[in-house]
Amino acid sequence: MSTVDLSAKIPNNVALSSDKRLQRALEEWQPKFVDWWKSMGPEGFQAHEVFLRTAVSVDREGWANFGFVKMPDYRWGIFLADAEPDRKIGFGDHLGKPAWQQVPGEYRNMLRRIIVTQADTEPASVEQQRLLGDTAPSLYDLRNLFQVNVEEGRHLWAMVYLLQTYFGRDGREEAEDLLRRRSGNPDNPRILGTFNEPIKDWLSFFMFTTFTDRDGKFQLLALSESGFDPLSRTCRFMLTEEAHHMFVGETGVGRIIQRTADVMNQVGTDPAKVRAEHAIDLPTIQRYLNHWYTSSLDLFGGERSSNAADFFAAGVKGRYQEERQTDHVALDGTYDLPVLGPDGRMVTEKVPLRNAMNELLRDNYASDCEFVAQRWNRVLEKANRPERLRLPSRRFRRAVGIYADGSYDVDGNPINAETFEAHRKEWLPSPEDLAYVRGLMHPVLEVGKIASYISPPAKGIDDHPFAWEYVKPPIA
Ligand code: BYC
Ligand code: FE
Ligand code: FE
Repeated sequence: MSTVDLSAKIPNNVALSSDKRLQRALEEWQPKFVDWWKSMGPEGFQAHEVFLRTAVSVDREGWANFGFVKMPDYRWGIFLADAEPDRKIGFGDHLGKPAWQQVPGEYRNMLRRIIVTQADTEPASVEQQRLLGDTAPSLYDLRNLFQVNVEEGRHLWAMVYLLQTYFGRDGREEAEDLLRRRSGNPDNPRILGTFNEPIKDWLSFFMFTTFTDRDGKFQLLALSESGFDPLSRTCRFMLTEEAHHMFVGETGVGRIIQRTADVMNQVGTDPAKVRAEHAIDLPTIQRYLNHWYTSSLDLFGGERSSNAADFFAAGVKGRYQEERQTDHVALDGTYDLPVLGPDGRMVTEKVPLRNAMNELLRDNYASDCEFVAQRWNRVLEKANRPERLRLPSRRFRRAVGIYADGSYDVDGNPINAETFEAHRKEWLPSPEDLAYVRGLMHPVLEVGKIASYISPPAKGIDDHPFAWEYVKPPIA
């Protein structure tokens, strides 16, 4: 591909056409990305025509760009949110100094690590979701899956842009490694836990896009505060896409709940009877929720974290809505952390505020998730059902942080490992639950049709009805 082609092909607002160094780096990387996409991206639909939106600029109109595209031809773009003139560093030891337009030498490793960790999740999620197209519950859902996938691909581009522009040769090597690691591969896994878990059914996909993409939202919000201005601006634009991913997840689970509620109104609550109607019983939905919520809680890192304290001190990663805080230095305060005391009861430990940054962000995340659970419960309420879903305690089933050492019930009470095992089937999806849900997964690709376990959406995409051919087979 010639250089001229490249900058015309890649929608961008980073002056790609006049940046020869970036052009050369992308010329190397772009074909490798497309190879990766073809082998690790959505299986079986690479030649289909998919009704996708493509970002062509950062303003509102630039987003409303819908049309049929073959996924390998998708125009993955590079966008930064508009610069804020004279932006200052908003927190930490450099509070009030001008935001950095280049990487400060002392924070180079730290920034590279954060950007690589963020970047790694994006292709990981595409890999995790690559077989779901084979069992899509409708053409509408199939299209939404692919929209999420191409945008996660663009998020990878966004981070690779930063690596290639600001980190020289190391950055280019990291960009290559991002295409080499593989979700779930024991020899070369993705960096963070959740991104190595299989997503084999659509209930898992919708839970993942609700809870794990929502971790993305909060991490991106914290990185939007960064004193490294290009990272801040990149993340601010990525957040506009994240909203759609969480919409797909929340409405997907909501539509499954709707169908379950309708079935319960006909046959009662007995899971066996609900399953006889090829719907998903509510206790199984709750167990999936317990699994994906807790897995996503781990993504915030340890409750006490010297890494997080260093990120904050450096001005590299801030708090959620830092501008609403009064003390941007955070050297004085403490955080009240419930920890397991010597007598087996929970006691409060005062953690220096800077070391509790992960926990503060997890607080913001957990309250956002509470609202999601409330909206799902409204679906049950409107269907005149008395049942309710709820988020388990943040201490339940943790694999990262201080609660990973002990066992806790769904209410957060310390219990012993035997008690946990005795309740495992009640709290978490059992092999039988997984097999049942996977058994429901069959492709429904006729226009206007939908699978048995989910209700149709309230409306379609871009003013088209639900019954519309959102994904078309290849034109022979
Ligand atoms: N799994 O000091 P600690 C998204 C590691 S999602 C495995 O407690 P720290 C998306 C940690 O790396 C958003 N390892 O943690 C969603 C550290 O390792 P080292 C992704 C874990 O560093 C859906 C060690 O444990 N973005 O965008 O304060 C679809 C000690 O850790 C885990 C980001 O994560 C885990 N769950 O915080 C598509 C933002 N948790 O250094 C996309 C960038 C911790 O000892 N990342 N560890 O080898 C960060 O800010 C931080 O790395 C973390 C961890 C918040 C993840
Ligand atoms: Fe993403
Ligand atoms: Fe996302």
